[in-house]
Amino acid sequence: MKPLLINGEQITTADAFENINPSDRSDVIDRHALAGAKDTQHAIEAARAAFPGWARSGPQERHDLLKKVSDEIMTRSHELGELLAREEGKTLPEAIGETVRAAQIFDFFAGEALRLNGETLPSVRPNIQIDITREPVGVVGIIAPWNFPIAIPAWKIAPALCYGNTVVFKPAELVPGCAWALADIIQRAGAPPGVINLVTGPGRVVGQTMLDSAEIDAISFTGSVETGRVVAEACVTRMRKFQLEMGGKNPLVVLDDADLEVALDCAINGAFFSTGQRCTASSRLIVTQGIHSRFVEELSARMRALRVGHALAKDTQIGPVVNETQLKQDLDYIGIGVAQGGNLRVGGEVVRRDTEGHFLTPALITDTTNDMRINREEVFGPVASVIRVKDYDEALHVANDTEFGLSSGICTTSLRHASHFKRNAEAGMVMVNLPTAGVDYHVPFGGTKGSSYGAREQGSYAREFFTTVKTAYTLP
Ligand code: TXE
Repeated sequence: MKPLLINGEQITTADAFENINPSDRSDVIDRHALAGAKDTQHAIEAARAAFPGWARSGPQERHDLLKKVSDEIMTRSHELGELLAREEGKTLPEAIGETVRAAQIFDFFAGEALRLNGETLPSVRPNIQIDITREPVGVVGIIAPWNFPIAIPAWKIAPALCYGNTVVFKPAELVPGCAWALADIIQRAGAPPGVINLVTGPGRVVGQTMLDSAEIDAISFTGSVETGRVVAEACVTRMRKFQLEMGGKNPLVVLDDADLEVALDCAINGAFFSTGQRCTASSRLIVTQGIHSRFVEELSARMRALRVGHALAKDTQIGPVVNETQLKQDLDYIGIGVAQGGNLRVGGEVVRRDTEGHFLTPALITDTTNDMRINREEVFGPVASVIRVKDYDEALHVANDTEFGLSSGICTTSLRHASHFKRNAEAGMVMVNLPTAGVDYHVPFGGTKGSSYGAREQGSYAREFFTTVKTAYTLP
């Protein structure tokens, strides 16, 4: 059994849960300790006790820890990538890429630890000096989803530690393997006991205990809108800092003047890679009438050629859906799309392979309108719909007509339309001739409207969430 990690100690529990491979349900990857409320309390107390010491640690110590973590993840990227592909189901190249990304994130924040700075200003009153400094927030609770098992924990934990906070990390139940590996690496890299604590277990027990605790100073959450709301309410009640990254219903606009090859690449990558299980996935393809039939025809042909299969198989391009519940959700939404008047043009079939996994062929639903549920609610699977529009103005209007605002894309060769779209797309991230998914790690990540709440994640913008500003006045 893989244990919990609390106060630098590995702790086993009476109960355990299994980590099952979605490409092959007979493959039990490992068993993991199942934490209860008491274990979670214990982890929170450990993080609280470790906080004063870590808050006083210097830039060199923090840099060295984060750099060492980065180095080990990078050295083990193939092994960890394989574990990630086995437990989450993205293809091996995607999984290795995500692991390398996690290493790069720790490396970035190792550098940031050496760049901590403040400001000194003269006062408006005579002889007084003002210092503006940033202090750690305290004990940070990190609640992570299953779709990026190592990159999302990395982009929350690395800045938390960089800025002097201690961490209670609760990964999603479906991906405890990478979570354990990451916590273990951070511990062995020399984190003092209690600086990083891992508690594996159900959201409604472990997560809820974290939300209910007065000893956690901030919560960083990525997951569903529904759970995000629970997190927000609990945090507001306690006047505690929080940030939420939630769903998307990301549009990819394809204009008549688009380079068709570029548009097809963007659609295939954005909608279906990582089995469409990305908050930045392009789930609404908004296509102007002059290019619509060519685009749909060629996209359908490319989709039929995509190889769906075991995440570790060499020729697989699309891995399995993460579990049975998610598969049911995908199929339900395809059914809803058709029932409301959409045309299932290609895919959407559960297929059998040599192993028993949750394999679904990428689905394209055409002839949809933006008011249909398939275009309003996040599916979170390899399912995209096409909305035909008259021109750019209608495309922009439809793109913005959503409760979400994470990533918004356009394929066009017109500088005028590209520039207008960048200014007017209601989203935290805008992509021109690029897939809506796939971002850099040194720049801010996050959305507007119902997609995100609170300070941005990633890059140097992460310090807004993981630090508190202090203004000190001195009369020497
Ligand atoms: O999410 P949850 P799930 C969406 C996507 C998917 C659906 C369900 O549509 O189909 O959410 O996925 C923890 N207090 N996204 O069930 O429940 C939970 O244990 C505290 C989109 O995985 O939101 C996990 O660690 N924590 C999204 C984390 O919250 C609680 C990515 C997220 O789980 C809790 C993931 C509680 N009461 C899912 N209940 C994206 N767009 O990136 C659960 N948790």
